[in-house]
Amino acid sequence: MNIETMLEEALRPVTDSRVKDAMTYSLMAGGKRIRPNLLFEVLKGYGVSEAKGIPFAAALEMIHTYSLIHDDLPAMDNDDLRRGRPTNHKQFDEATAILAGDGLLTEAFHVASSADVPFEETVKAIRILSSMAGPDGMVYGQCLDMNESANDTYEDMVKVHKYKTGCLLSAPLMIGAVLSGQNEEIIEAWHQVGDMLGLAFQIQDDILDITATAEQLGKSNSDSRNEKVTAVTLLGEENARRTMADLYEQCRKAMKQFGGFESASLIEMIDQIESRMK
Ligand code: GRG
Repeated sequence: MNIETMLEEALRPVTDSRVKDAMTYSLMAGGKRIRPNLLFEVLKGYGVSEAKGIPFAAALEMIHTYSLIHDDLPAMDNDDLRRGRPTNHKQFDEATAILAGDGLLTEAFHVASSADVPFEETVKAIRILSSMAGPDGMVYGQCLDMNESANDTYEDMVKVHKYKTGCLLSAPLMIGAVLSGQNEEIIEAWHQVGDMLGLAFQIQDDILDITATAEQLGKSNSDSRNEKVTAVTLLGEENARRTMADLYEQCRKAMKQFGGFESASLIEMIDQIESRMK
């Protein structure tokens, strides 16, 4: 699946404007495209055509991109660099960056609702998208993260990551299961895998924040700059690395246990994520 073409197509019908330019600027700036790829890998593992997932995969990357644009704003992390380019508010201005995030979030639901799949599956998938992205999901995680004083312990950190990072990694796994006709119990099991993956991914991000340069990461090392409590400050680097490796291993194990699911390709993707340098 060519994800870049998929994303260009998703934005093509939007009315030309400065906000569309800003949406396109951040959406088409690269990025690892992990969330759409996770969805395609789950479909592949269940033997379902990747094409079925396109509108939801595009919606996921649009929602993820909106969250990055808003997270970089002066009122949040106040970052200058994202995906190797000036952040959206630096390239445009704050008001346009807020609107670009709003535009990507709302257009994501427009794109998802146009999916040519059975109505019931579309509704289920949209419900997952909204609950994983919204105030019971990623937005809740961001809210917890903003309240620094409540993030002192490892347990606090796990909770922040479960919502802030895990929810948007669970969503593609769960939507892949929905589009493959899996039952609620299996969909929930994929949700749990996403939580573990989110924690592993975020601990890795915390390690990269201190071991890589902003140039290598393509984004600001704002955790160190903001003296944030991270997995590394709480566990120490070595222990953080061990915890991360354990969690990735648990993800692989869980993925092998789904009935009727050919996990090899998804596991290969997890291996690639684990060895990422940015
Ligand atoms: C503003 C509602 C709202 C939420 C912001 C995404 C986010 C929540 C904050 C960004 C900071 C951060 C470290 C979030 C955790 C999730 C994460 C690691 C995002 C980066 O995802 P990648 O590495 O980014 O997949 P690319 O650019 O490769 O797509």
